[in-house]
Amino acid sequence: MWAVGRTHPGLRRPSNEDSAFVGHRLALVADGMGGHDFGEVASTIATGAVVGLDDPNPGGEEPRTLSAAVVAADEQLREAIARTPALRGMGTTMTALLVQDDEVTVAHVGDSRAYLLHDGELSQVTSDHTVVQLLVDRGILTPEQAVSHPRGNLITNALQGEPEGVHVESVVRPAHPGDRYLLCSDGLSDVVADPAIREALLVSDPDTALDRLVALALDAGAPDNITCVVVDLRADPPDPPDPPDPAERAAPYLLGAARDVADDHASRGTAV
Ligand SMILES: [Mn+2]
Repeated sequence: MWAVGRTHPGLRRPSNEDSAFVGHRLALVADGMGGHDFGEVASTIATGAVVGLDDPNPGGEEPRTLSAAVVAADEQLREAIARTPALRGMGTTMTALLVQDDEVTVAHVGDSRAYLLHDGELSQVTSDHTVVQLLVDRGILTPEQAVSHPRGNLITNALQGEPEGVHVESVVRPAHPGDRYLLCSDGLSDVVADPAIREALLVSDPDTALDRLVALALDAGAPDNITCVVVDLRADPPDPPDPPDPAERAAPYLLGAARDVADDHASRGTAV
């Protein structure tokens, strides 16, 4: 896979609580919440708990599956809250993609989304863990009503270190060379409709696609932090570019809150 990511604070939020990671075989987006700076803490801890999976031969006690790694992220939040009770109430979404052998696994908690562009057609891989999606699933709201629903952002499932644990939803798909995945926080998907997302993703250069996606969200007012990761499944990816600066060399593949950088960009990849 070949992954590029970008995060932008948007136009109305004082800080960027989103985190992201792009690796050799793992990519993820995490949208932190909780007020003060706690959302940044939550998305950073959760991202750190999962990134070890980018190593195909992790040592010791590292989780071996994506859903186990996401559960481990929730446990790390629980431990952080036990150490520092003031952090209670912090939480984060997590939408993570792992390419392993001939399969793509997408695991998610919350309302950060994964989309798939396959043969020019866009489909949503994840189902939002939100009150509004629940009402759509039960036939109480139509998808059209859901788009403009005032409580659209209320999520029903997040990594929050709660005693009862977390429900991780996973999807496994065949890894087709040529497929393109988009992982994004709701700062994109709340304000940019699927046809516009599809059009941006049809541009073959992934960096240009990211530019267009972020520009669409900014044009729509960007009320929230915007994070997008484009993952291309390529049999033969190009060489990764040199990291642009020493700071990026030190922590090259984390973005956003996980790196304490508000407006950020990184890329990495290997052949599938
Ligand atoms: Mn958000």
